[in-house]
Amino acid sequence: MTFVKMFDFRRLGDDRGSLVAIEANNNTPFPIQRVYYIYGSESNVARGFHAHKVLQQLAVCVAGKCTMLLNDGNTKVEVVMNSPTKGILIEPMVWHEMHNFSPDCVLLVLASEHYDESDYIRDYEEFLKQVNQ
Ligand code: T46
Repeated sequence: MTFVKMFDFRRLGDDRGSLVAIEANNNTPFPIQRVYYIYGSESNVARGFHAHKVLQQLAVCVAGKCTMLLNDGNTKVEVVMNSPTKGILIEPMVWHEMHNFSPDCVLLVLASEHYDESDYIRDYEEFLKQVNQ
C-alpha cells in the first residue's frame, strides 16, 4: 500500500485475555523516547493536520477505532485503525490527520523523540513546499 507501513504485533493470549508486548528495536523500527495516547475525542473532531520534520511514530489503536489519513504530498491513504495488534508507521514528512473517532477510541503513539514543537509543520502549503523541493 504505497508509502504506508503497517506493523503486526503478536497477540499473547490465554483464557484470561490478550496481551501485546512492544519492545524498542525489537518490534519497533526505532528506539522509543516517548509514549502518549489520545482518548475522549468526539466523532466530529479531527486531529493532527501536521507533518513532522524528524520524528518517527508508530500508532496503535488499542481500543475502539479511528481513521488515519496519511499524505506524502503526492498520495493520500486512509487507514481504519481498529485493531490493538496493528500499528501504523508515521514517518517524517508525512502529513497526517485523524478522523472518525469512536467514543471508546484510545490511540497509543510511540515516538522516537521527546516532544518538540519546532519539529511540527502545521501549515499545509508549507508542507507541500518542503516535500516537493
Ligand atoms: C501526532 C499525532 C498523531 C505535549 O505537550 N506533549 C506531547 O508529547 C504531545 C504529543 C502533545 N503535547 C501538547 C501540545 C498541545 O498543546 O498537547 C497538546 C495537543 O497536541 P496536538 O494538538 O499536537 O495533538 P494532535 O492530536 O493534533 O497530534 C498528536 C501529536 O501532537 C502529533 O505529534 O503526530 O498526535
